[in-house]
Amino acid sequence: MKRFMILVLMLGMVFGVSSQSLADMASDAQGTALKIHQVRTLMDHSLGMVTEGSGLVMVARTKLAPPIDRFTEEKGMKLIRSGKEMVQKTLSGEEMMSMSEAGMKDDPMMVGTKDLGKSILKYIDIVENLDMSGSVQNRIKIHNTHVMINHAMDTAAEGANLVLLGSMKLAGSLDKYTIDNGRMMLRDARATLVDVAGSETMMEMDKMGMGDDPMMTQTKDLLETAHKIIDVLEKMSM
Ligand SMILES: [Cu+2]
Repeated sequence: MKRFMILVLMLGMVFGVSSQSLADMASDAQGTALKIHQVRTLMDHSLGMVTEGSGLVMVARTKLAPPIDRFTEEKGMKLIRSGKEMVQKTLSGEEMMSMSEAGMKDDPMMVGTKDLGKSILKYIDIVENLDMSGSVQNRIKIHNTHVMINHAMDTAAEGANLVLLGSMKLAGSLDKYTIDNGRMMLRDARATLVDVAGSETMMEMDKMGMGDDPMMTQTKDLLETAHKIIDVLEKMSM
């Protein structure tokens, strides 16, 4: 960004562009960066809405507290749907379109943001359509792995947002601290997924012949999609 500003200033001196238009050019570049940051923040937030909603739906569907289960499930489904709407709105909304039209289609941040949106939509599709036909006991076991996968997604989204915040260079020595902590959270999210996949519970369920159970297949899909989300978030947080 600094180099860009210097270039703009030099061009201004060479071609005698007025100071007003220089300010406009600089604020345009900054404005675009901020716009992408906001799109990314909304996407990370939508992921959080979905994990929160999915947690509620899973708890409700164990049907252990009927009076509150219906209300809990409705709340959960509403959150998942709102999260999905938010991703769709930000991904294909006016702001992303105008940046694409302004020639930013191949900008790494734009490409990454689109990839992120696609992976989050896949994640939502899986949690929205989880098969709940198995025995309650088995479902609860698998739900426990989902809770940890959702937790990894929350950690990753929070970490990515910290990196975004720190990279805006608004708080001096706190910037590096913020970015480092964000990257640490992304690594922690990855480690959680690896632990879940290699856990005894997953192995045990495979041994019990649950490997072909639709819910297990969906769980493996969910793990793979969660890895993809962290891949994209890490790539954009370097
Ligand atoms: Cu679950």
